[in-house]
Amino acid sequence: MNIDFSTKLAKNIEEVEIRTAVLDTVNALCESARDIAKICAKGPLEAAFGDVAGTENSDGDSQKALDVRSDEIITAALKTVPVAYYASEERDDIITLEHGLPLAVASDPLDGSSNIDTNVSIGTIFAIFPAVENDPEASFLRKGSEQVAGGFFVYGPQTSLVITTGDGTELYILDWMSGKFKLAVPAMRISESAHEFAINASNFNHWHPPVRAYIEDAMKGADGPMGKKQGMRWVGSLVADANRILMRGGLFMYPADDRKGYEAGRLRILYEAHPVAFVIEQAGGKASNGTDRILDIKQDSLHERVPFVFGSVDMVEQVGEYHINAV
Ligand code: AFP
Repeated sequence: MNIDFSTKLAKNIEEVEIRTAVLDTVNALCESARDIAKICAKGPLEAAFGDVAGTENSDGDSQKALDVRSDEIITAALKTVPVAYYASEERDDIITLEHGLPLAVASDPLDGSSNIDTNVSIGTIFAIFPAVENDPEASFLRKGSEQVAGGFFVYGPQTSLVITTGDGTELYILDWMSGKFKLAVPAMRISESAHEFAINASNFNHWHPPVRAYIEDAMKGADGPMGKKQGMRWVGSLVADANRILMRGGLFMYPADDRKGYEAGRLRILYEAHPVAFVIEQAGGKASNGTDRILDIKQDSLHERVPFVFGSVDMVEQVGEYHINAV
C-alpha cells in the first residue's frame, strides 16, 4: 500500500464496488505522485526536466517534458486499477482504458508548469467520477458535485496529498522512509474569514469592474471598506495557493478578463476547479465562478475554462456581493 488507509477515507461511499475502486485508484495515484516527486527532486539533474517537449496541449500551450512524463506515469498507473476512462489536460481526447469498469478519472498531471524549473511547488490535480457505461463523454461532462473523490498532490518541501470523498478533507504527507502517504490532518478546516488574497495583479487592466473594485478596496486595507490590512500572495501554481488557503484561510481568484482566450478565465473546470472546489467545500470553504457554486456547474466540453474564486466563506461571499452590486 502506498497510503495509510486506516483512516475514514471513502468509508462514506456506500456502494462497495465504487468504494473499493476509489481506494485502489487513490493508491495507484499515490504511487504515481511518488514517482513524479522523485523526478522533481532531481530538478535539472534529471534529463529534459524543464525542457519544452516541442508539443502542445489541448489549447496550444507548449508542453514541458515533465507535463508529458507525468501524464505517461499516471496513464500507466490507471491501467492497473478499475478505471474505464481517463481525461487529461495534456491530451485532446478521452482515453478509453476499459469499458465497463466503474470509474472515470480526470487530471491535470502537472499543475504549475511555468514553475517547473524555478524550484517552486507544483502538483497533480485529480477528479474521480463514477463511469457512465460505454459513454466516456457523459462520464466527464457533468456537475462537479457528482465526483466520488477529488484532490491534489503538492511536490514541495513536503510531498503531500489533500483529498476528499465527500466526508471532510484530509491531508496526508509522504513519509519517504516507508514510501507511504501518512495521515497528518484528519479534518482540514478553512477559517471563515481571513485577510489575504491571491490573484495575478499584472492583469489588473484586463479585469471586469467587480474584480477591479474588490481588489482596489482590498488594497486600501485599514483605510478602506475592509477595515483591515489585506495581504497578497500569488505562487502561479494553483495547488500551492489552494494548499496555503486550506492551512490559513484566504481568497484565490482567477477571474475572466478581456484578454483573448481569457473570456472565462484560465483554469479548467473539469480537472482543476471541480476537484479543488470539492476539497475546499469539504474543509468549510466556498468555491464559485464569482456568483454561482462551481460544483453545480456542468461543463459542455472537456477543456472548458471557468472563472474561479475560492477560499474563506466570508471572502468568497464578499466577492459575490461586488458582482451583484456591479449589475
Ligand atoms: P501552468 O501549468 O501553465 O503554469 O498554469 C498554472 C495555472 O494553471 C495555475 O496553476 C495557476 O494558478 C495559474 O495557471 C497561473 O496563471 P498565470 O501564469 O496567468 O498567473
